[in-house]
Amino acid sequence: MSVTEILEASENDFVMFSTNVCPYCHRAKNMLNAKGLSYDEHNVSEAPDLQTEVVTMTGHRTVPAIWDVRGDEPVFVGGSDKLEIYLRQ
Ligand SMILES: N[C@@H](CCC(=O)N[C@@H](CS)C(=O)NCC(=O)O)C(=O)O
Repeated sequence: MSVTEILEASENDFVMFSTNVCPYCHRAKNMLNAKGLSYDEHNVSEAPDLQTEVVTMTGHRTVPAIWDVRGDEPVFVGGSDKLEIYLRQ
């Protein structure tokens, strides 16, 4: 599945691309859990092609890389720092 297909297929609120060892991914998950928001998590440690695709699509080179998929079109949020600001809105 491509990143675009993953985003379109999600039935949760957010989609997160993460890696095995990733404190900022834990931070992001804690923020989503605290707000009662659901998410799909895709581990790019096991799928490096997905990581390449995320970088190509967004220019965002670190994990997590997070999209809000609640609306008609997926909205790229960014990492845990951007998610914190986004969830305040
Ligand atoms: N400001 C970013 C920092 C993300 C970050 O540094 N993530 C680490 C993993 S926890 C990473 O991707 N490191 C690899 C790299 O910097 O290339 C955020 O809040 O998400």
